[in-house]
Amino acid sequence: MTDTRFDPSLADGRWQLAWEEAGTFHADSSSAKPKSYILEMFPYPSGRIHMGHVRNYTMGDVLARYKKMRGYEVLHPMGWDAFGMPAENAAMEKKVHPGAWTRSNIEAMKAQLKRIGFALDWTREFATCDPEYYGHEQALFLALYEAGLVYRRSSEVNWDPVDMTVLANEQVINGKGWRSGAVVEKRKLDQWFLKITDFAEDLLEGLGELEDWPEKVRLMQENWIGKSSGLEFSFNLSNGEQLPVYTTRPDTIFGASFVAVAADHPVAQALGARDPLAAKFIEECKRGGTTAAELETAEKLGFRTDVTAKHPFTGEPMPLFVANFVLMDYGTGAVMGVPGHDQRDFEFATKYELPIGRVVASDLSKADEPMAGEAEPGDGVMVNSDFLNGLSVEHAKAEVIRRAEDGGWGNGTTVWRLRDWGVSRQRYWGTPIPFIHCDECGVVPVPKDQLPVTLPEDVDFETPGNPLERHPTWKHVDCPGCGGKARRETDTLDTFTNSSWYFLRFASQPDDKPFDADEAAQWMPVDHYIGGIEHAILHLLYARFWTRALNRIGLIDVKEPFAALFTQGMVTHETYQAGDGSWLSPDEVRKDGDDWVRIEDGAPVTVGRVVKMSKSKKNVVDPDHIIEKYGADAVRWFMLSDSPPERDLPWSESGIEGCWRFIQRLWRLFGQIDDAATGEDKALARKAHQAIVAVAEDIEALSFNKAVARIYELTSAAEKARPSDDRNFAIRTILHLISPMMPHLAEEAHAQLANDALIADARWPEHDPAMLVEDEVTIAIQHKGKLRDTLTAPKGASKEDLEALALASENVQRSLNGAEIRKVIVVPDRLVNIVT
Ligand code: ANZ
Ligand code: ZN
Repeated sequence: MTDTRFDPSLADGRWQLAWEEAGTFHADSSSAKPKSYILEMFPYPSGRIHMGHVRNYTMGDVLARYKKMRGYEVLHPMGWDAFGMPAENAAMEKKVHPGAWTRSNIEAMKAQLKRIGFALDWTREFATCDPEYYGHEQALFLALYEAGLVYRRSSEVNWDPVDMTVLANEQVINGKGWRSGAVVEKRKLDQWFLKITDFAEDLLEGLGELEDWPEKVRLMQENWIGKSSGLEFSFNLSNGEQLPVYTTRPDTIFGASFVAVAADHPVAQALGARDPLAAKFIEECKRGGTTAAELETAEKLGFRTDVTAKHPFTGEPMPLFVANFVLMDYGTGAVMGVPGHDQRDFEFATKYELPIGRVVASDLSKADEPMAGEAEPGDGVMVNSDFLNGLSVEHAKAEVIRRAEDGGWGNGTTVWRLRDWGVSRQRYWGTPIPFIHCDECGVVPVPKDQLPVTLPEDVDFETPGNPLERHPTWKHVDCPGCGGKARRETDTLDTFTNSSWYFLRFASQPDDKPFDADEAAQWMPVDHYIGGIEHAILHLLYARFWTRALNRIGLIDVKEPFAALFTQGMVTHETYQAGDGSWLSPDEVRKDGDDWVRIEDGAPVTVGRVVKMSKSKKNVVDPDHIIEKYGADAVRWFMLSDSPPERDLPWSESGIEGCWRFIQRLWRLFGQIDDAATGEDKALARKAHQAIVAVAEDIEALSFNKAVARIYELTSAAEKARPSDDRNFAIRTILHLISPMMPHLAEEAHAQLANDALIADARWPEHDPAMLVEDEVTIAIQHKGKLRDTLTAPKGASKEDLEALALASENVQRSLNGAEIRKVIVVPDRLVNIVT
């Protein structure tokens, strides 16, 4: 090789084009090879690729290229999760059509991804805003409807009065809209729901088999599904009514000192109708937060009614409250309050001066021990509880349930936290829900041959609210049933539905249906799914649910979409702030001695914490600039180095420069292959064989940083070695081992070594098992209990040989200093101990 420097500005584009022209990364569904489906969570086309994307896709890319080298038919696709609010916000702010905005973002980001050289099958690319894609989604939605998994009901929603839209619970932050900041109201609306609760048990059980998922993600899903068992029973109220409550702690029933209902419970509503004070309290509750987490932390407030509830065992009357911490849509929307053993009840009882009694203690003698200023939710034995006294919590639960069931006033039940999934969104930029409302026929599905129901192009975003609702003509259609005048559904689907089945469409994309069952089944499940922990709950749960639902209606033969899941850490960077507190970007500042200053005017800069790169803190580094300066491979290598992939990766300029220098070192090394060289270098050859195995193991375990470290090590050894056959082998090995990580450098060097074929098509090097075993060992030599020397000897050398070698050592002779040797103890392969 003649060039002394590797020049990515030439090489990167050359090889990207070569791969594209050769169709190197096309996945062939009819291949006889074993399959490997590698998928990174597809991006939202926000406008530009950020370092988080680069890290995510580089990991998947290394895996994909590696699997190809191991003889797999690899499916590694890319597309765009293209519906959602930001496009509509852009439309409002910049007066561009959401579609145009999205398309141009996709184009820009695709060009960026191509510059990084990802091994993607671009022939399968799609955006969820393509009418073909969302048309197929509409067909699937109708199929789920036919199977009884879609229904419509009126339900209370979080209403953002400024954005004029329904918000998901997660979009309500401290009772305010996440985007608008407006105080969120509660409203009743007719909404579309997917029956995810039908699958609650199965979704929970399935988690047990997902061994290659992070434990914490499985736990988060388990908590979200939230299976609990307890007792549902009814209180007799003083007004003659019955009030069912749900408790997970029936054992504590003798500690109950009040009963409470949710503000929107029918009992509360009835009270509100006749008592203005109650009505006022109910109104106030509506303004509070709605999430369980918010209710947990908010001040517990209640309204004492004049009704009492009769204790089922003691017959004592207990006051009935309307309380803000009771949720209407969990259990029965009513609770028995046990202040001694439930923290919410404790706070409530303290505020309203209700009795706080102990019914669980560490042992029977502690029955009268006072409470220590907070509830004691833990385990123990029952006290102050009549016939339960002395029983364990567990036995007491069973006993109370038994008595309730015998007495006919209650039943042991299982309750789930998981709710059906409300998918209606009052937005334009989403999949239109394919239904028609007719005054005569009711809600009528759009006939399949009329799909896709496409979005109208001519919409205005001048006024807030749903543009589909306001559109002059779009919603007016004839009823497919009676032919009379009817209205289209103007709600669109939650964008989480778009990402709930996209992996099936990547696997198979016929024109006439969402996917072909057999072809999709060939690729599914996804073997490695890689993405951010922020999707640990909703996206993954919804995708698991859709796959199960499609499985139930016979469209796909798998139930679990993602066999293995990996959640990568973030890319982080220091933050910088000017004197006025405004954020500065890394290229607006420089180091000046020990201090940091603003480049523009030399003003002092405060360096802040190292946090996730984000636009809001301006601590971002644009991948494009870095690629322009150092090429794609340096960025890819940096993304894999230093930090374990599940941890955060602090971006550093010196780090990327180190990568750049390493690339040049490798380039020089590749140029030193000398086929005229002869001779052996056993130790180096052994290192190379070991690296072939170790790097493979590291990549399969996604321990990329370890693979990188091994490659550094082997490179240093090869650099130091003298020319030999074995050295050539070691260098060629390095070339192959780095090729999934630094594919442009690898192709360039491979070509310069007079290879016509692409290294992307090459096989992973073979290792020689015999070469993995160390055949030399280090022997310690001791005299007078101290280490005097070490020596290298062939493995399994005889005792006599080792003794002779030890005595030949100069250091040992000096230590012996002529003393008479009384005994020599030899531990083969380890130690020689000389006793004088
Ligand atoms: C009495 C009791 C005593 C309770 C005790 C707990 C501890 P998890 O475990 O999260 O499922 N609860 C029931 N329905 C509720 C609702 N709609 N809104 C708010 N809280 C509700 O929670 C179940 C427990 O939460 C139930 O058990 C009930 O309080 C309360 F030492 O009943 B418990
Ligand atoms: Zn009709």
